[in-house]
Amino acid sequence: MDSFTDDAEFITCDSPVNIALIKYWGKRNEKLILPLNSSISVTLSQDELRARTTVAVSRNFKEDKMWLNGREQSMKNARLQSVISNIKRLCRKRKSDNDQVNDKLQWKLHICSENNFPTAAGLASSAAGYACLVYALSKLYGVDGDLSKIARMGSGSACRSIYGGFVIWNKGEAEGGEDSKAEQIVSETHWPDLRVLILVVSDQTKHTGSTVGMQASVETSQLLQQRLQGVPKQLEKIKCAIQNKDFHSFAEITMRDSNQLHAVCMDTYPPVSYLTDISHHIIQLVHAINQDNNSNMVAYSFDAGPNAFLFLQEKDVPTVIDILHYFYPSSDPNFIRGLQVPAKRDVHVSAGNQVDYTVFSDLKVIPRALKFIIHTQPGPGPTVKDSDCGLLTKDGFPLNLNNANGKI
Ligand code: 2P0
Repeated sequence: MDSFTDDAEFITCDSPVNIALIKYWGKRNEKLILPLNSSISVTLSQDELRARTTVAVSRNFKEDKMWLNGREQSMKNARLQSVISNIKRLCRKRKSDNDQVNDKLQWKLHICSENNFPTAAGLASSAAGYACLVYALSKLYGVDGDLSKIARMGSGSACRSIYGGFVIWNKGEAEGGEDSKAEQIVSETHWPDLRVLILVVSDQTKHTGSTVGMQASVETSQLLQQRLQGVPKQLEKIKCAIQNKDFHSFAEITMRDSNQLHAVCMDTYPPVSYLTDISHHIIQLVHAINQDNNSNMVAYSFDAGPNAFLFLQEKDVPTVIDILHYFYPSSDPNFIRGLQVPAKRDVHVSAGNQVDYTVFSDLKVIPRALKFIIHTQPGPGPTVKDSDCGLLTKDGFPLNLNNANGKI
């Protein structure tokens, strides 16, 4: 953190991605971003996936400005404006007698944000991005308290990235959204041997954004209405599986909820389709592995895109990686990224020291089906970084500008 001078202040923060186990799909209030159901997620380690944001205020800045991944963005964005005005409102409420803070509130703001993962991978970045912005602004203006409600105003799923470990976003009942906020269920240290493999699928197609997709589901899907009746029970069941580190149940609840989300998407009219043939192949492979193991060894979850998030225990990582290498061969020496794959301790699939692929005889080998795999684990919530991690020069402009054409 840079110290406050009379002229400027800079803050840099990092924030994590989260992946929902019980999905958020559908709003009861579009403007306030209030969901129809509560959701549960796991926050992922920032070593592999994170947003970084530097925010700065200065009496010398001429106008509010924002850059995302090196490209300037319009400040005329209702959600962005809502996040900034809500943080400033909290600040005014708490610090109205402090002249220095009042000055800062008048000064123009520069925001610069970057992800440490390729945008081309199609991994959700808005959750990490808005959580990071809210966290950084809260430090800049000296606001504490519940930030998840403000992050929610940027993007619904962002409210869950305010906390590490396993997180519930309670949908709340209040019309104004006062009780629609996230809370931690258990921290990232609760289930130390849980691992996540993100299978980044080679896919060029453009997908319907979540905001639009879920709105269409609310308007047209009867299955969504039925899903909403069942979600409270699933939330209780998965909370219990998480508390007890019961992987078998955790896996089944996670896979069923992902399948239900995509069934709702197909029940939307016209249908919204996020899963590709490769996604379906991964689903079949996971069920074949689990069946052969006589208990769940791996679980999948898919968001609004074709990439698979696989959950498994550390002891099973080498076996599952071997199987993935076999079915999705790649010549990329950097195919597996992130955490080191542990050495094999014992054999879980079929007899012998080698995986017996004949038990998966129905499944084809698909070369280059995946771009790469990220091996990661649950992680903590947002953090403040040292000033040498900052993304802005001392004059308040991006250190890294991306001048290429096209929009991110
Ligand atoms: C989730 N997703 O729970 C679900 C599962 C995608 C599938 O939350 O309109 O980008 O900004 O509130 O948060 C993605 O939706 O939508 C999402 P908005 P958001 O993670």
